[in-house]
Amino acid sequence: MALERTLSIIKPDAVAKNVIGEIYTRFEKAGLKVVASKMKQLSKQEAEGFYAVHRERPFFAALVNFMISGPVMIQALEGDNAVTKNRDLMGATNPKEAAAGTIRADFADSIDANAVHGSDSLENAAIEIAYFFPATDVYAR
Ligand code: RTP
Ligand code: MG
Repeated sequence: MALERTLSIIKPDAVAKNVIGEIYTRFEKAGLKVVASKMKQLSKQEAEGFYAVHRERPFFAALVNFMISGPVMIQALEGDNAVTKNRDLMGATNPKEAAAGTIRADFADSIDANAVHGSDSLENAAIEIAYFFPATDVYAR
């Protein structure tokens, strides 16, 4: 088992639904520790920079507009195989295809309003954590 960190974002739809605590409970029950956390209203520039890899995709403008539609809850999670574990907890990008019991199956409404973001690789996790948190704001536990 490899101790890893990953970046998670509870998206505006799930913040609006008041399920931050329910989602944190899933992380904790799966053995993922919150090692950094903040609520933030992203600017258009911050959201575009975060999702820059999707810049050329047809859904980019909709994705950015959705991500700035309300505050998000951003956290770094630490645990064994944290990147894959978090992706497993999240479920498929499209909630219609997400396995029963996953965060997206239970809380997401559509492929746009899909409740959570999670880093898709260890390399991207390090980049994404550094995008939102200075190293001094991430707490080893
Ligand atoms: P995320 O980055 O948010 O964790 O989601 P993901 O890895 O499961 O999906 P990704 O391919 O990275 O896409 C980022 C977000 O863009 C929206 N999307 N829309 N309309 C579409 O075909 C489409 N494809 C992706 C989703 O909201 C997805 O979470
Ligand atoms: Mg992604």
